[in-house]
Amino acid sequence: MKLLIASGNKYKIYEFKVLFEKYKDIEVVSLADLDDHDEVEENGTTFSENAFIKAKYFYDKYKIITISDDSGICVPSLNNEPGIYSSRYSGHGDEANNDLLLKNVEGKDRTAFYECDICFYDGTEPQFFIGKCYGTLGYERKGVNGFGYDPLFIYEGKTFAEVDLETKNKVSHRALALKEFIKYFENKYSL
Ligand code: ITT
Repeated sequence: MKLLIASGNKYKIYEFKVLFEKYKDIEVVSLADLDDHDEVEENGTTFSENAFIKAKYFYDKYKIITISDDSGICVPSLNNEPGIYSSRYSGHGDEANNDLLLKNVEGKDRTAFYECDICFYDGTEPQFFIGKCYGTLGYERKGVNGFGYDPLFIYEGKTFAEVDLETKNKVSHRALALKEFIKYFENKYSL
């Protein structure tokens, strides 16, 4: 069975592929494998809406059953910003996004959570799986692993950029959403 990961983010793709490794009967292909660089306009107002927009676009294009991921970091003291705008927060990439978040959270409560909404779409009713991971924002970047806001996001005393992927994949928003998806998927296809 073939499953398309409708993401162009190489870190997400890698995190997903590692989590799928144990399913030998599932051939996981990503947009990178297909050399597809289409930019899909994410004009939804929630993570789930944006996840569906991406999943539907690529399912319609390839007719391969698809999962997509829309995710981001939310800071309750900033009205849950950057939220769905996480990747576009500063307009200048990860480094500038982290700088802007550090500046905006100054003097405010530093509780934060990552959210990942996975959409599974096979041309019928879309299915959604949501994972959240709670932590706090540090005062400076720490660590070199991961991507995005990982150098700032502290979970149990360390940032996600300070721990290895195996550790992140045990507790992350993406791992939690994927766990729910796998339960559904195994049941649907009697795996
Ligand atoms: P695709 O839409 O192609 O999947 P993208 O990077 O544009 O890739 P999103 O629109 O879902 O993905 O934006 C996700 C952003 O949220 C990402 O660029 C990071 O800034 C942040 N983010 C999400 N998950 C993260 C994680 O596990 N670690 C660090 N930052 C994360």
